[in-house]
Amino acid sequence: MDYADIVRGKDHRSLARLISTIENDPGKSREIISSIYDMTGSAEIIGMTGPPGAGKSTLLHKVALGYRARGKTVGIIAVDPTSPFTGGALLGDRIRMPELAADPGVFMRSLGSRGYHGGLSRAVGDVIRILDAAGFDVLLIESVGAGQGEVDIFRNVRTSILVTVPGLGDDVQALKAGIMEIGDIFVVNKADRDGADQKIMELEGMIELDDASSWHPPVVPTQALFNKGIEELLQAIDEHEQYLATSGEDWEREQERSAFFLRDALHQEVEKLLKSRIDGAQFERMVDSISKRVNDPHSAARALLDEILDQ
Ligand SMILES: Nc1nc2c(ncn2[C@@H]2O[C@H](COP(=O)(O)OP(=O)(O)OP(=O)(O)O)[C@@H](O)[C@H]2O)c(=O)[nH]1
Ligand SMILES: [Mg+2]
Repeated sequence: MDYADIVRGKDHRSLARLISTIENDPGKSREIISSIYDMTGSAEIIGMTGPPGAGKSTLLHKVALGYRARGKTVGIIAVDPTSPFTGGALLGDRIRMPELAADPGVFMRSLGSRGYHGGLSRAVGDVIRILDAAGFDVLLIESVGAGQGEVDIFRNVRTSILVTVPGLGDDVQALKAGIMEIGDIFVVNKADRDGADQKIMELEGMIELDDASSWHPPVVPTQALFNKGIEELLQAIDEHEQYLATSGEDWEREQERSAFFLRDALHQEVEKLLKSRIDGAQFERMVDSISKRVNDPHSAARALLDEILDQ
């Protein structure tokens, strides 16, 4: 069976094995993505990020149930850059979400930070493409707020949701500085707590200042633990999807993504080429000459590259 057949089969165990291959074998992962790429592009991909303990998993769980009630299949990817583990990291969530874990219409996977070639965000992107190709209607990605890595991961999603909670003082500043650029929807979870209204006002004030886009990000209060605000959040996601489709931003974003993937793939191909073509002995001679200050790293690199290109 080839990779496309495995993905088409939608068997959860086979998908899980394929994802493990992606994690462990860069060469195979390029092959897999190549053979399924034309099957991707139809999933609704939603990212959720926010500070630790904001209630992202609880919220994601409720959102997933909401989509299941609408008859849609759901893939869940939990990303934890602070955890060295993969697979097991979601165990806690599986136990907390028994009805999802037992549901054949739901696939769950977690990704930790262990030494992925090319970084965690590339691995997340590859897993997203596998589940998209497998035909899951909705993909939900949870990630702990962590700066630039977040922005890279969220390049892969269509709608990104920034989750915050009442209080937390500085986090509006942090949102403004770092990840504001990726927020399509803002959620104030734990709205049962004091200070929710003030938090909503602060966020709305911040959004007012940003007039770069014609999309006006809504601020949605939720109480994930008590199942409140979930319908409103689903509604906001629908509206953003509609905006993407009708404004043409859909295509713009797709072009940006494609350009990013192409650049990334070029880097990988060049790296592969260098590995296979560089003459080890000559490389060592260059290292010596740089150490002795007879040569400098950039000139040496250009000389090596010229030789490879001449071959
Ligand atoms: N009061 C209140 N507590 C909530 C609400 N939503 C979630 N919680 C609680 O907040 C705690 C953290 O929830 P999680 O869903 O694990 O939060 P998280 O953002 O996924 O946490 P990490 O993945 O560890 O970053 C849990 O004890 C939840 O029960 C809410 O709306 N109100
Ligand atoms: Mg969580």
